[in-house]
Amino acid sequence: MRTQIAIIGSGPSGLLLGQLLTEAGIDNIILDRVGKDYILGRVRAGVLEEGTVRLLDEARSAARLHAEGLPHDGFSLAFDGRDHRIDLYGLTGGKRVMVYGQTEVTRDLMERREASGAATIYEAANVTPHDFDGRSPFVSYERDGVTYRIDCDFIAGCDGFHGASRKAVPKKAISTFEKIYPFGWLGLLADVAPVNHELIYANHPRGFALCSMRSATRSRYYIQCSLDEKVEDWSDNRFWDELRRRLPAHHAEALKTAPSFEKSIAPLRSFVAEPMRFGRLFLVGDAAHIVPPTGAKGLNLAASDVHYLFEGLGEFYGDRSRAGLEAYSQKALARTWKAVRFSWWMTTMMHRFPDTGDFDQKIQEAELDYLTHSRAASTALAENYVGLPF
Ligand code: RFL
Ligand code: PHB
Repeated sequence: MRTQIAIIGSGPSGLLLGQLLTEAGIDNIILDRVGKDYILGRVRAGVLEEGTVRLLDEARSAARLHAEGLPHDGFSLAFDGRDHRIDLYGLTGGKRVMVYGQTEVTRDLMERREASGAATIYEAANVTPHDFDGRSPFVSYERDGVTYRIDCDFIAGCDGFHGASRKAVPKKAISTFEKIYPFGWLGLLADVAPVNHELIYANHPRGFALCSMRSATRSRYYIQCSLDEKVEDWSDNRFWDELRRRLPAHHAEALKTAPSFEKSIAPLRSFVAEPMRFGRLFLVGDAAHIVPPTGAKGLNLAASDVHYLFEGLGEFYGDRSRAGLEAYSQKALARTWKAVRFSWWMTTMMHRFPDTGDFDQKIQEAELDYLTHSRAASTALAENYVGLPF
């Protein structure tokens, strides 16, 4: 088999890149080690920046997003028993975010891909990129015990944090930077009206809590938990009780509950691999970097990587210029590090760390007080939350 771009990974970054390429007439094949239903069963991000929505428009995959997505003009930081609204729209001169689940983004991109007839190979085992240092890279994979080979011009490694692409790079060619946080998020999804029409990020002595949503009738809630917690130990009732304790009283009283249909624990990590290009192999999205979910940046960063790579590939096939591809790593990393900083900062400000002393606690309180009373500080938060330009 031969294609122009072999894309490893059928998550949001692989699918978005694939669809932009297909719409531009550039041939591509996507490979994933799991099946479609498994991918659609993953519950993850919920907040899209305007830049991400624009790219989904460009990929002609945003019709349902515009019909069903919820535009949000602000969110609440809750601490000291009170809400402090961050007016995203007012502080950024008219920018907002869109609340629309990653699962739905993925479904929309998959449907568009199927309609356009582009190839996806699911349940491909041992997917491996080869010879990306030379001029003739290829990807091998196995299915039903048979080994196949796809020759290509370039390989896009869109296979997430645990994927094969980053692992194929010689250790001496790559530098990694990592911070592991001493807690996780326990998330719950339930078909019940959200407690508030906007998101609530709550800092509480018992730990962080987040009230988010997927629609007017579906709520997504998270609570900070210790890393040794097990999902099985969290009955719905225990979760709802703990969430109520961490919210200001008026929200706790208004909280409506329903049986959960998804509950999972996610560890929190910051991670960056440098560079993001190795000859004809490009790392994209979670394959290159991870941020803790507190700033809602992971999926949006994956989208901006896709933008830079698509731009570079477009220039290559359009004008035979390599400039965009050569600039990919530097451009993507410059934006990545700013989102890594923002996500680390928001995580640090909103969570209780097990080893926090009195001094650090006072600093956190001063930071929240300053943030919510200084227009300059609120504007810096809002500017990052709606997404830095790309
Ligand atoms: P993905 O989504 O991990 O997709 C990678 C795909 O590659 C496949 N794969 C392989 N295929 C072939 N061979 C291999 N060896 C392979 N190994 C893996 C996988 O099966 C998969 O299909 O990476 P991608 O596309 O880069 O997308 C990144 C986003 O998924 C991620 O950044 C976000 O979900 C992060 N995130 C959030 N991001 C936001 O922008 N806003 C949010 O509100 C937000 N909330 C979150 C989040 C992530 C969370 N979790 C669970 C980590 C909330 C949570 C709880
Ligand atoms: C979500 O809805 O899953 C969500 C929203 C905001 C975040 C993280 C996750 O910061």
